[in-house]
Amino acid sequence: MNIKTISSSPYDDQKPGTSGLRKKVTVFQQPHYLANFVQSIFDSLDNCFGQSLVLGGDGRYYNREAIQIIIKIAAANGFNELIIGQGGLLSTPAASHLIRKNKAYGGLILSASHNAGGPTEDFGIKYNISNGGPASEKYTDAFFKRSLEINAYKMAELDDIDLDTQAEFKIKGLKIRIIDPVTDYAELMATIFDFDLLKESISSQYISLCFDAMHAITGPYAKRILEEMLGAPKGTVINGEPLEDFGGGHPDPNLVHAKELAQLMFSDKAPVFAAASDGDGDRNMVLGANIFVTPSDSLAIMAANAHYIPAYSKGIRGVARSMPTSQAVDRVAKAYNLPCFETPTGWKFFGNLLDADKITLCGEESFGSGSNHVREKDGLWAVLFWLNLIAKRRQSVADIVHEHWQKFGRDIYSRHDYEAVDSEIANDIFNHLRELLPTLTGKNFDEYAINYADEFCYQDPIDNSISEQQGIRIGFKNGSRIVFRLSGTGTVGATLRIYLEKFVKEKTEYQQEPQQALANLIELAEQLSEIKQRTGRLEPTVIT
Ligand code: G16
Repeated sequence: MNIKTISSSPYDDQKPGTSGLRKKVTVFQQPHYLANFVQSIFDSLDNCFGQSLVLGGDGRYYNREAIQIIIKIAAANGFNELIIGQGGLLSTPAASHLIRKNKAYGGLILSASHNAGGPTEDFGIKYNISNGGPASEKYTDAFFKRSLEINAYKMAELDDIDLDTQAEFKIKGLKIRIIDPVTDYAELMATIFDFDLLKESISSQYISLCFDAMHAITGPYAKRILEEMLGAPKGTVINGEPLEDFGGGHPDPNLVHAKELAQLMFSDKAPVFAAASDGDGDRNMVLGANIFVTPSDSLAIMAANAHYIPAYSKGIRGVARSMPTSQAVDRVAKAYNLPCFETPTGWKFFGNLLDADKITLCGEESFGSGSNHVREKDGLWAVLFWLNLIAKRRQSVADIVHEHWQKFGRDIYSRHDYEAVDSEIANDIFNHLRELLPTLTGKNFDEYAINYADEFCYQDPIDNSISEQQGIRIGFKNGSRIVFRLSGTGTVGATLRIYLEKFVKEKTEYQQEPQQALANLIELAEQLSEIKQRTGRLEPTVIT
């Protein structure tokens, strides 16, 4: 195989964020930009020679071009097997599963997740290690460091590969497998859930459902599993065809971006269950007739009900949530005497806990939940979990949620995002909050007495690595919290997130509308951060 060494100069902006490197497509299209980053990854890994690599993405604009470039760089760097999803498609959880199943060295996943796609929108790339999970900060720091000094990359002189036909072939010693992206993942799901019960519940019409794939990657996965394997009627999966620009939409499964689905679920035509997933298939939003289940509640309910699911029927080892995720799951863990871990935002922080068998379930407020079956969050897994639960408990989503609140109390929750804020202003807000922290503990604001105020720092209990500055926490004596954090996934300016959580125990308080129930906390958060004066914004960009 002929290998060219191509000279390039480093870019200074290739620091991976919460989940890989995410930038505008036009940034990735700059000369050598993608190639530099991929070579920086390979240079930072121990030894790629003779290894196998999984490769695929969510099908967004630039996916195909990027895959052809990566194939040539991977071949030149000595990989001897590439496992690629047909059409260049792989959902993030399916890629994680393929890495594990094939004992691959790692994988490159091309996605900017829930960010919009298209020629002027976002693209992204991340490296997953051999456990199937996102590379930890130890690796991502090394990738960045290498990217700052790189001056050349290697490329094999190969023709473009036909990505659209399933095949297995060799080019000068390099084995390439173009595989069906869905089959292995669907088989895995059938080992976790009670597919017979689900088939029966759907065919008897006990469960009716609607799944919104938002013109992103889960379309083919949901059609195969929900419609073909479980027998849901054709048309159950809406917006099921993956498109390079997601049909002009924002593939972010929340009440704002999956509006059509939300409207259906709060109408008299609502099916028993509905869900949506994001660009790369790792997020989920769960709805029942007239009810939206917050991701934090969903995690807590899963933890409390795991024994209903075949794969977890013997019990779970423990649970984990990202720091800004509500404390609902902590209450379940306490009641059931389960270990419970609080990690920084980013799925990569769950990997060590899962590998060490300290936890079985984990999740985040950002519409993500998952288990030890892969090392990524998994949208369709969450959907199947809920369907299995409804089928087993023979109760509606609303009844399941309300019973949960009665038993454990409710953490009323909301997130306010201020997007595309000038980075300097955002940093000033955080510096201001940092200065305030030592003065806050013991202060009272009406019913809110501050119990602690700190900046979250995480020490990984397995490898003892330390991650600092992971968000500002203000905890109140009544169990409520305000958290401030800067997003690590945005591509324009800074996105400032305010997470608000109020714990209520009385049945009369459960049904409150979140923005009303949280009004005093919202005001306090705005007062402490001075966000409105400093940004000139009158309100958040998105409230979820
Ligand atoms: C990624 C990470 C998640 C994180 C989310 C939001 O999700 O995998 O762990 O919670 O981003 O991060 P941030 O608040 O920093 O924007 P995804 O679905 O975008 O890959």
